[in-house]
Amino acid sequence: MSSESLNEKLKRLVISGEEDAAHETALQVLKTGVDPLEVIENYLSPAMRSVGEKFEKGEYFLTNLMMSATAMKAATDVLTTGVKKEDREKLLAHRTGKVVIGTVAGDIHDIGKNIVAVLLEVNGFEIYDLGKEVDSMRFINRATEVQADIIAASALMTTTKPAQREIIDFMNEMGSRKKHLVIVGGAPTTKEWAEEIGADGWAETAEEAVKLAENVMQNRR
Ligand code: HCB
Repeated sequence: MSSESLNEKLKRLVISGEEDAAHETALQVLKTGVDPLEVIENYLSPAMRSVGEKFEKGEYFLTNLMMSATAMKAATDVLTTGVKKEDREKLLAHRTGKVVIGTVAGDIHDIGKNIVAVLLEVNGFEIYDLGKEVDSMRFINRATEVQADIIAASALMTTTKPAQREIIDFMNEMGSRKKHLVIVGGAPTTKEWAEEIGADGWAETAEEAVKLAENVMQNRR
């Protein structure tokens, strides 16, 4: 008999890009009562990192990436339903701050951004998710509209990460830089990059993004 756990099976199915099986297995994972966020962060995020490595080594093609991304979405859609049900009351009880989140202009990668959004939400933040390919001005305008505490911008490509700088530059030009904190993340970004562009913080993972958002909110108060 195989000793592969359900979580490991789900990870394998995301890597091999099997959407239907990933959906079914995610439903089974939910039934075991494990923390769905723990599964997303410790099994599914590493699954996508592994997919990226295979692509870089030439073992995977773009079609494989797309299949894995679809399987990842199928699994996270199921798992996040579990999260939302469990934590709805906790959420309403204490709101920690408002976050406008999105992937920057020209960039369609939204898997990591979605994980960050879910984790922030279950930790009490009110989330305004603008999706992907979000123009810099849209981040700022939406943040003004909802009086957001934080703008969280995700960038997955070296060619799109300058848009994170653009958001901050525009805010400086408009004199609104002090109104919202800006945190950045995504695979090609670093702490040094965040400092260089004048962001308020950088996080490597979704869990770190939650800690960062909590810290910057504390310093804001
Ligand atoms: Co895509 N892609 N891709 N891709 N893709 C990358 C990003 C490359 C690095 C692969 C490579 O070449 N080695 C590369 C970018 C190279 C570069 O830097 N210039 C690349 C490319 C080139 C492209 C296309 C241009 C390919 C093409 O069409 N020729 C195209 C993009 C078109 C466009 O955007 N205009 C493309 C398309 C795709 C898909 C559609 C097949 C798919 C995306 C599906 C989707 O997101 N809905 C895809 C994928 C899946 C990847 C890889 C394999 C994985 C990305 C991912 O989901 N990682 C990626 C390879 C890699 O990253 N090594 C590859 C897993 C998540 C969980 O990690 O880093 O996104 P994450 O998020 C973390 C973390 O960064 C942090 O928390 C998250 C959770 O822990 N975080 C934040 C993220 N945002 C934050 C914000 C904050 O404020 C704080 C923390």
